[in-house]
Amino acid sequence: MNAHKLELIGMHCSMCPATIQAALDMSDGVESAKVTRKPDRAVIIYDNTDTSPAKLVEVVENAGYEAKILPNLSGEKK
Ligand SMILES: [Cu+2]
Repeated sequence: MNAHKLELIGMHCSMCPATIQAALDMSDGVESAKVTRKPDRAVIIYDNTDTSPAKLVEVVENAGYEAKILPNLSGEKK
């Protein structure tokens, strides 16, 4: 398992985190996703055989938001 953090751009109300979180939860390879506001971030635990940070950004974009990949602070979780 890998963990990655994304910066989220475009959340505007209290429903937005749930929208993004649901999109991430439904996408292939995502084990768990936690979306927070202020700072607007998503912490995603995923299986890198099924998905990648770039694909996770795409999932966020398809949900109607923007995302930037942040440097991996916690390192790779095996
Ligand atoms: Cu909203």
